[in-house]
Amino acid sequence: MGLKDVLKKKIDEQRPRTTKLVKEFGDVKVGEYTIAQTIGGGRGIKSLVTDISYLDPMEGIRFRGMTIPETFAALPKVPGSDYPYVEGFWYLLLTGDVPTVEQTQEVVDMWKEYAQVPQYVIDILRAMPRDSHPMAMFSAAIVAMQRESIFAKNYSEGKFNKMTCWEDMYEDCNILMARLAPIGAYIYRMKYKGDTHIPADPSLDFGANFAHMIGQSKEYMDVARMYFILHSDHESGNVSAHTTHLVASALSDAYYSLSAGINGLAGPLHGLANEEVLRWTQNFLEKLGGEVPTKEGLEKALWDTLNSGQVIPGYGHAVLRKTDPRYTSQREFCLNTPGLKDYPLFKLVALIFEVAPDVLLKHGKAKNPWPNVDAQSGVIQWYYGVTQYEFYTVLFGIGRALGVLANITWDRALGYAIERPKSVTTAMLEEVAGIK
Ligand code: FCX
Repeated sequence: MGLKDVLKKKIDEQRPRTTKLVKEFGDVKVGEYTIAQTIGGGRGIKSLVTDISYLDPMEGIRFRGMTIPETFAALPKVPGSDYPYVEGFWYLLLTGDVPTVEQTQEVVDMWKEYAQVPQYVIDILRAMPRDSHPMAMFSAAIVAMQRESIFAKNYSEGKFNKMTCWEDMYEDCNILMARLAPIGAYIYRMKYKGDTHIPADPSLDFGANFAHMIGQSKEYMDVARMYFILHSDHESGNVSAHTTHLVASALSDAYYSLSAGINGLAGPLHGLANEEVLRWTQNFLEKLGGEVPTKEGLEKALWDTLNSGQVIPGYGHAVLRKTDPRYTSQREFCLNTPGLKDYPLFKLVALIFEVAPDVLLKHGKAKNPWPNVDAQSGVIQWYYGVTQYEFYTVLFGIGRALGVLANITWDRALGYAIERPKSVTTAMLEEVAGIK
């Protein structure tokens, strides 16, 4: 059975569960929420559903029920590599099943077939000012391809069918996913490598091909695979996932939806934090002439950052209340990679891990003083020579697309409603609070 047929079977099994919950148990309360949650970005309000990943505050992310180490262990590995195929991970996210080698190969072949980036996308990228942020370029390239949406075409031709429209979304998402790595690589080479380009190698998988197209070493192929998988999904409430879902809920197609999600990822409190982390860390290292600081020196620098009203980038999280396992996974990669382990920038990042949580605890504001994914990712990129830190969020975006596109395929399959939470006025809240 091919991926689409497996997915169809899963969707047919899942639909009655969702229908039953809404029809028979629709009045059952899920929770209550407070004024602080209403004003404070909806923190903790359970108003989204996804089965693709779940974020436990203490344990961190599980993809389809599996922790990060379990996911890496279970998926078919690329021959000669310790890391799995990104394509197999896509299969897992969509279906909840660990694919066989053959099932993984089906996605590898499908994405290869779809991977050609249209010339008009290249023309649009080239027409943008060369100093445009790579995230603006990435988002523009995605939305430019909207004209190719099968979902939008069929909808406009009156062929919308609630039961089968997920199939068009599925096709759009596969085409889009297949092109994201080549688009990212094109932006990278155009902006930072003298506008010289490296064609895709049809013998390589998605992650390896990205490494190849940006002109990286063989070792970086595993970095790309790891990076895309780790950044893929973090349940539904984070800005990029929620935005993609929200836009898709208006029956906007995958191109409009993903482009919107990517714009959210570009914020410094979200995906751009990995750029901020590296800028902050590099500046610090430069000031000290490349020497790793003492604990005391570092502590002072952290306080200076906080006292100047800035956040410590890469630390804190809206849901997590412990060290992000995505951080741990990348830290282990560093510790297990000769060269990286003793790399001054990694040593500094490791020292920040020792010092920053206590500083944040003393500061007393952040609910979570522990590092998140962004605190570790830049150092690995820098070590391998991807030193253009404004590009890091594009890497995040390619990974994040796996999660959000799998999610919007399921949104269509389960017919999730257009999002429309209710707003209130300040006076209404004052009345609820009994102060008016
Ligand atoms: N440094 C300094 N202050 C911090 C902080 C940090 N790293 N993290 C949180 N705080 C502050 C908040 O700014 C807030 O202050 P305020 O009361 O004056 O507004 C207070 O602590 C309470 O915030 P908290 O509830 O703990 O955190 P939020 O859910 O509001 O925000 C983020 C979560 C992630 C946005 C926040 O911790 C932050 O700004 N971290 C630094 C940026 C970062 O690393 N972002 C990446 C997150 C992530 F993994 C991703 O999406 O990529």
